[in-house]
Amino acid sequence: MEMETNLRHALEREEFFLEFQPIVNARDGRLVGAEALLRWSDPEKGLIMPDMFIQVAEESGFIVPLGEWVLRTACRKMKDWREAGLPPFRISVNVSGRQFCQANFTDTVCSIIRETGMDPSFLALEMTETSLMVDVEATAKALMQLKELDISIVIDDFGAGYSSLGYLQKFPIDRIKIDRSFIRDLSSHANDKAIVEAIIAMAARLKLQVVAEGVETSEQLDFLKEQGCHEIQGFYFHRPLSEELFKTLLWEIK
Ligand code: G
Ligand code: G
Ligand code: MN
Ligand code: NA
Repeated sequence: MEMETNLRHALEREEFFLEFQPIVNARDGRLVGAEALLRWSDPEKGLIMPDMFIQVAEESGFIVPLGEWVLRTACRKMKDWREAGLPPFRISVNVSGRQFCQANFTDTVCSIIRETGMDPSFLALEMTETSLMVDVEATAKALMQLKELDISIVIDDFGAGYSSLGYLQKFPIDRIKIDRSFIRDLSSHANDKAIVEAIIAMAARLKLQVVAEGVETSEQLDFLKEQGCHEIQGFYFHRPLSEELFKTLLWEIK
């Protein structure tokens, strides 16, 4: 309860901000996208990472206005960067289950797009398998509406949930992001290699794009490239960057 009050005040006092972690093409390392990651700068406690507050925000429902803030902020920045003449790329925003389950979620997305004037074809929404499986019919309908707006859909933490694979056919999904836990031990665990290989092969058959997250070494990168993984997100290329550093990077690649 106290935490919830703190979060509410933090939003009012504008203590939240976004970092941006580049996502690159696996073959040539060129930037193709970025994931917006939420941070909280508390005047007393300093920087607080999302692992410390996202779950509380989910449980209390505060994730709904907070997630809306993230989406609006990311869309606004994207619009500004495009207007400043920076090169186009895909901006990924995390959507929590609680947020996605709101009956008016797609309306909210729609009005944020309209309000910010951002080109929705540059927007990707990242959701977990679990949040898509809560109400399969409602999910199918909502994803269709998002697709009609030209927004792309990414399955985050792919492989870490327990859901069936059937939904990959049923829902209009563009991309899956292989969970970091499979990438971490690629070189030491033969099983993880087999799993990653199988995920990439399956994605190819289903014509889905694949992003690997948590890539930290050239060995991991080489294996993923060999298997035909399309995109890479990880410290090997870039850490999450402040807006300033991210913009500097964008100007450099322009
Ligand atoms: O770097 P990182 O510590 O940012 O993120 C930790 C976790 O917090 C990840 O699982 C990530 O998906 C989640 N996260 C980061 N930003 C957001 C956000 O804006 N909304 C939601 N729902 N989760 C986020
Ligand atoms: O939304 P998601 O759960 O995918 O959140 C992305 C998280 O992954 C963020 O916390 C981000 O900081 C983290 N991350 C991204 N790349 C790497 C990496 O190479 N190594 C590690 N340890 N974490 C990473
Ligand atoms: Mn994510
Ligand atoms: Na993830």
